Amino acid sequence: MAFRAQYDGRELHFIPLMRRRDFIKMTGLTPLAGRLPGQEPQSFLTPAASPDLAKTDFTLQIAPIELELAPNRVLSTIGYNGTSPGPLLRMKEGVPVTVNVVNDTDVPEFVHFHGLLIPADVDGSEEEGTPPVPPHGSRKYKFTPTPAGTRWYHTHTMSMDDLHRGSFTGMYGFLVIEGASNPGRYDQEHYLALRDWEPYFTNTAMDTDDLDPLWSQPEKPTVLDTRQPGLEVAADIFSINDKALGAGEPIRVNPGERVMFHFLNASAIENRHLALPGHKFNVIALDGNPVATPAAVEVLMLGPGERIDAWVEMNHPGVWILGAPEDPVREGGLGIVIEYANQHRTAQWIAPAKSIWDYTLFGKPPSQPAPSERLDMVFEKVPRGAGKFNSFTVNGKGYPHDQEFVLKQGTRYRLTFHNRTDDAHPLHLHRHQFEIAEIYGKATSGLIKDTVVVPTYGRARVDFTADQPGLTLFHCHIQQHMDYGFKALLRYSS
Ligand SMILES: [Cu+2]
Repeated sequence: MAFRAQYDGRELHFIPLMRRRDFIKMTGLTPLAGRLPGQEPQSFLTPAASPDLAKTDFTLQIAPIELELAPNRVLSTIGYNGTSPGPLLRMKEGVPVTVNVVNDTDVPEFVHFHGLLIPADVDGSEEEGTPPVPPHGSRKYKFTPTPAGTRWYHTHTMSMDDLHRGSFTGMYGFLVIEGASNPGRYDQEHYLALRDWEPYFTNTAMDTDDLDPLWSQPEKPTVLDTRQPGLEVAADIFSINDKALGAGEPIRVNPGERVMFHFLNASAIENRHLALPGHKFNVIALDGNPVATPAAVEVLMLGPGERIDAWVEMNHPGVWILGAPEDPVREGGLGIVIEYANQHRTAQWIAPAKSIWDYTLFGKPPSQPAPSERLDMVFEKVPRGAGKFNSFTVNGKGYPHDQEFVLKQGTRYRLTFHNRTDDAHPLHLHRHQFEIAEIYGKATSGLIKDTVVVPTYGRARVDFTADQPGLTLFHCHIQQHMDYGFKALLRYSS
C-alpha cells in the first residue's frame, strides 16, 4: 500500500514529528490502525515488508526531533525515525536481521541492542569495539536476534557533562523478539516506556528510589565517607512514551478484560515505581524473561534499563491514573489514564500502601547449578564536592581496569556485587544474561535478567555462563554513573 511505498523510499525517514500527523492524514492511515492509543507505538513503521528491503529489515534514522509531551510542553531532542520512542522493532528469534542506522547528526553514534546475546561488533558499545555510525553516515548492524522476549535498543554514547547527549536524548525504543511460545491470553497489549526530560545538575539528592531502607545493608561501611557529594542529575518533567500524564489518549478498557503491559524504564537517571489504584500487576516476566513464580503486586519498581511484563485484570471500573506513586513525579507527567467504558469522570489517583520491591517474590528456592568460579566487584563512590562530578571505582580502581575480569569460555561464574554507595544502582551486563542467586540476603533462583537494581549498601550475587566470547561491557545504567567510572570490561582468555 501507499504507506509501505513511502517507507520503501526515503521520504518517511525525513518527516519530522510535527508533520507526521499531517502525513498520516494525507495517506488516509491512522497511526494506530484500529488499535487503541498507547498500543505498540509506531509499530506501523516496521518491519518493512517490501521485497526491495530484503537486505535491510529495519532502518533507524538518527535526527533532531521535536516532542510534544503536552500542548504547553514541546521540547527538542534527538530521536529515531522522527519519534521518541523510536519504532517498535519486531524480530523473530533466530531469523537474521539487518538494521541500517542512518546518522543525520554531527557526532558519532552507537545503537545498543539491550538484552540480546549478540557479538561485540554489533552490540553497540564503543568499549567493546563496535564501530561507530559516523556523523552524516550510516552503518548496518547484522545479527541473529535471541532470546525471545521484551528487549529494547538505545544510544550508547557517553554524555559526560552534556545533558543533551547519550541516554538523556529520545534515542530509544522497544525491540520485541518473538519466540515459538505464546505468552498467554490477553485482550490488548501496550508498550509503555517511562521517561524524564530536560535533566539538570543538582547537588541536592532528591532520590525517590530509596524504598529499600528495610533491606539489610551488609556493605555499609562502619565509617561513612562524609566528604561533600558532587553533582547528580535530576528532572522534573516526565512522560510515558511521548505524552505527559493527561496529554495523550487514555487506554480504554472494558470490565473483565485482561490487559498486558510491557513496561520499560528508559530513564537515564532514576529508578521508578508504578501503581494502578484498585488493581494488581500480575508479573510474568522480568527483563523479557519468564519468571519462575508469576505473582501479583500493587507497586512495580524498574531501574533504568529494566523491563517488566505484567497483565492486569480490569475489574475495578472507573477512570484511574496508572502512574508513579511519588506525587512530584506523577504530577510532573509520569502516568497514563486508564478509562473504563461508559465512565465519564476525572481520572483518580489513590496512593498505594507502602510496599517494598522484592525480586525474590518471583523466584523459587535455589536450584541452580553450583558455579565453578567466583568474581567480586566492589563499587565505591568518590564524592567530589560542590560543582564537580562524583566518580566511581570498581575494586578500588577507575576505568579501564585492563585485565581484571578475564573469563574462561564455558565456565559458570558467580559474580558478587558489593554496593558500598549510598544509592541503589541498576547494574547491567551486556551480551549475557545472569540468574539472580542472592539479593537482600535471600537466596533465590529462576530469575534470569540482564539488569538488576542493587539496593543502597546492598549486595547481590548473580550467576552466568561465559558463553559469548568477545569484549563484554558491564556498567551502571545511570548515565552519569557509567560515564564517571561505574563500568568494567570483561574479556575472554584466549
Ligand atoms: Cu549507578
